Amino acid sequence: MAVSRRLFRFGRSLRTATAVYLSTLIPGETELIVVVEDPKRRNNPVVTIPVELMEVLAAAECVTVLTGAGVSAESGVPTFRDAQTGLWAKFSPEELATPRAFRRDPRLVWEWYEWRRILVAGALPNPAHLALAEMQNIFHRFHLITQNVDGLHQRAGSRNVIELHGNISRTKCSEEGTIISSCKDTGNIPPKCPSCGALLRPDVVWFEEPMPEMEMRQATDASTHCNVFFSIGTSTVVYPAASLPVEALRSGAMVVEINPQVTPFTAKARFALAGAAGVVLPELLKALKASRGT
Ligand code: BV8
Repeated sequence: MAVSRRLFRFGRSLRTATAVYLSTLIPGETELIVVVEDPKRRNNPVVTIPVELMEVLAAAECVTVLTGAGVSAESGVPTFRDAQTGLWAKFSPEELATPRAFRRDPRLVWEWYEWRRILVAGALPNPAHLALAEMQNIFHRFHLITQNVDGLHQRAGSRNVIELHGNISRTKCSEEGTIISSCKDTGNIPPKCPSCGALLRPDVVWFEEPMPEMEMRQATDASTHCNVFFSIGTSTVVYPAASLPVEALRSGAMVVEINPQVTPFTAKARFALAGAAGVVLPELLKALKASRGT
């Protein structure tokens, strides 16, 4: 692994340094910038975003962002990779989030979503969500594509969010697919569709279910017509969402990954900012505003 170390140090001594950037070149083009946080300075870390990225962002007409569960981790919403907790520990999400699981045990799947709905309802948008909501006002064209079903981007003020995998707070008829805003509580779990009597289900895309056409078209269009594409808080293992950063790359966009962990996509990114979204994004926003004198 070719390594050229350029050490950017902030603060007086290494121990107090808030962020140490180890610029490591992953074979190929990726510049991995490791953000090492100093918990003592959590609320005002000093983070420098690569100059080349700031230059391209300064001239960018269109910026597209893809987010995954990692963006909601700092809001206390467990990611799909995080082990399920409590009575769900014995199930893998992929097991519960399928049409087969719902046919096999609709009550179990419904109650899993009820548990997640309560958890999400109690969560608040974090600095990553809030920074992305502000970024939509900075660029001429800005697209936010999310795999998350928690609605936290919208609660942070993001508009026109492309929800690739649906939204957990919506319910639909499992036969007709119609969104059901409210239904009488007859004690049935899952409740039944008031018009056809079929079981109700969450309005999310389960594994082995086709993707929503309009959202997929909007996401592909936004990914192949942008100057900069950010892949944030996603392990890039679930398809076809994971193909979007690759399509952006193929269409000539500069692709940047923000994730504390290395993913299957990291080596393809131009820059990989290895830190928490809630730390890196507010600093990116600060740098963008400074570069625009706002
Ligand atoms: C389909 C809604 C046609 C439900 C979800 C090609 C190759 C291989 C497999 C397939 C393929 N094409 C299709 C498949 C099958 C399948 C698939 O991709 N399987 C995977 C598991 C291999 N895809 C499908 O089935 C799709 N449908 O293709 O239809 C078809 C039809 C019939 C038969 C076959 C195909 C449907 C996919 C959608 C499934 N629904 N969600 C629900 O939520 O309950 S997917 C769900 O899981 C999420 O929405 C999300 O998309 C995914 C989880 O991924 P991430 O969001 O990335 O989260 P993860 O936990 O994995 O990672 C978190 C990351 O955050 C980590 O990297 C971590 O390091 C980082 N992180 C942690 N903390 C932070 C952080 N980052 C920043 N800051 C932090 N603080």
